[in-house]
Amino acid sequence: MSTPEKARVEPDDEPVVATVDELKPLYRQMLAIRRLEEASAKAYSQGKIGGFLHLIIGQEAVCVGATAALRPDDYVVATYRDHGHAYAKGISARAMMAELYGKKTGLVKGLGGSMHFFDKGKGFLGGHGIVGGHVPIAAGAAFAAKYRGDGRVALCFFGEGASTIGGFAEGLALAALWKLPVVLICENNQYSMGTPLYRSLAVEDVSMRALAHGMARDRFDGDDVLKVKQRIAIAVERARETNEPTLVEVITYRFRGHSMSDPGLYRTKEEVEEWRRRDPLNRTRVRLEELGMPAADLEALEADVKAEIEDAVHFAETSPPADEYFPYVIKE
Ligand SMILES: Cc1ncc(C[n+]2csc(CCOP(=O)(O)OP(=O)(O)O)c2C)c(N)n1
Repeated sequence: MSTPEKARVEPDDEPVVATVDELKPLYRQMLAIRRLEEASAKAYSQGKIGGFLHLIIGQEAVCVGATAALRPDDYVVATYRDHGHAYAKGISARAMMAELYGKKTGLVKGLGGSMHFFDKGKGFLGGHGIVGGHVPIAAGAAFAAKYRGDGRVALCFFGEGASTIGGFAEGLALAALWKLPVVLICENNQYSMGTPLYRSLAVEDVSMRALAHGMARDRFDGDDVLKVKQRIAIAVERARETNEPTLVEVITYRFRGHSMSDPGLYRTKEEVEEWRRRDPLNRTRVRLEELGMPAADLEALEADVKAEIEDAVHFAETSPPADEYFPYVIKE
């Protein structure tokens, strides 16, 4: 476990030991999420997508690495910045893009939009717009798993801004008290909308909150997707084997504004450039080259992702609009 004193975690010099086979599927997922979000940003600026759109560009290694540590039947509960988590949980680019476009073929029939992705069958329990409000929902999913004894684990993702919210405190307290198989993952991208860490947190180390509850904790930088997978796997195993929850803080950075309407003027160009140099996507590509993945294979993978996202955009554009009425009959 890392030391708590420093808010900022510098990247490790040494990446974790990796093989091409291990890293390749993670790179593919990260790249697909990046391309899907770039395509959605373009469609948004063309007026084809409405409402809010929060992009995770720059943070992809966290949701991809963490979700790779799960069993397919485990749960993921996320915030409004949920595209990467949904894709990593197995939701198709088509269903996501059609949802963003407000089309009938979308993941939730075009009625939820970017912030409200949900797929019960895949264990993706939202997409939640209320900051911190989903932490007790994740605790509840973990409670159900423990009650049923089915060995499932819930991953709950949230930003550092959520750690100042009542729902977070309640979810954390219950997870510890009732020993729930949940891993609470703070994706600390260092800004809550335009508010930097130092203006919102008296103690910038969010993982320290675990200590008040006798809960296990971890804290590390989120640039290396395989490191994220390995560290989250420790917490997932703890949850599955012993029902002990863990609070994990992963230091990361979003390259864009909070949402599409935020130009992000509260950050210097130098700061953004410094983090872009640490881009987890490029880092993973370079690592694959170093590990000996042939250039032709990398290019084929990238062409495959490009085709997948182009197909998703075409599917969304040619799908019928969402029905204008409610309710739908909810079927089991
Ligand atoms: C209870 C509540 N208060 C305020 C908001 C408005 N709001 C939306 S996102 C956000 C910032 C949250 O920042 P953080 O938790 O760090 O997550 P990030 O957006 O950085 O991923 C705020 C204040 C909200 N959605 N819900």
